Amino acid sequence: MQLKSMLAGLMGAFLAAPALAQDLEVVGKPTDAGLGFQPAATELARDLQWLDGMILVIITAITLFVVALLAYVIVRFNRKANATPGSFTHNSPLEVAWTIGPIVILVFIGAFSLPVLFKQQEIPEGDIVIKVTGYQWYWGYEYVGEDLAFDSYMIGAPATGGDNRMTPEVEAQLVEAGFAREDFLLATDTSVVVPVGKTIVMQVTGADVIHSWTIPAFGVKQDAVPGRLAELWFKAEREGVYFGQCSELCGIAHAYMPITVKVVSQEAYDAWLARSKDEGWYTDVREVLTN
Ligand SMILES: [Cu+2]
Repeated sequence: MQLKSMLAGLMGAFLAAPALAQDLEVVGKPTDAGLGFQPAATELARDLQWLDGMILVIITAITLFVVALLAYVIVRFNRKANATPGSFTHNSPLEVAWTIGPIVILVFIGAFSLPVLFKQQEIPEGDIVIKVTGYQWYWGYEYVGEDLAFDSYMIGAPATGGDNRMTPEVEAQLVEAGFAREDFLLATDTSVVVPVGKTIVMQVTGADVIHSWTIPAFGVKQDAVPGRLAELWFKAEREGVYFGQCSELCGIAHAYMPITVKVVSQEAYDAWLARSKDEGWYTDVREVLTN
């Protein structure tokens, strides 16, 4: 009887675990032994990944061609096979070919890479504008025109009562905030919350030294330089939790200032924004997701 109720309790805990762990699916984070990119969640990321694949084909072809040439020269023109080497110094057709060839290849690559670069760097009008400031060692977010601002610390950082190490207390904090133990070093106490399918413009700056704000699954990365206001934009196509990390070495706790973005429905975003503004500080977006 006791065993049965214990088993039932365990079963219950197991079944309840996914609901407790995270209402939003974690989409953008590194995976063990992962080699490729994170799943693309924006058009920008898809473009980047396509460009990477296309250039990899060109690089592979050039490398194989050069290796084949080297092998041919080694076999055909070694001292034994070619006792009396040629003494000419010029070959005009060959020189024209190896000048024109690379130019054509570079123009071809440029024809595809420049549009991708321009798409990233030409900032559209944002449905939502968020100013992000890098500090040693956390991020500050201001929803421009919305009277809402909050800071974002890694769960387990000194500001959250930790010392940047995994402890049972940190694990409890992670679970409490809807993350898993393995999200340590990525999960933050507050997150950037944005609606799905809307154009988000991030204004990026630094308060002390240079930091860099990135979300790999969105295909965006921008240095946060003190005294300058740079911009990046993205339009997330899929609801979920996305992680990034400060990407410019900024001091001793550089590794401990990750970035969390939660992409939710427009309704959830509106409710979250209203509640957060009401309370004058960040509200856990899960509260409006479950209600
Ligand atoms: Cu940093």
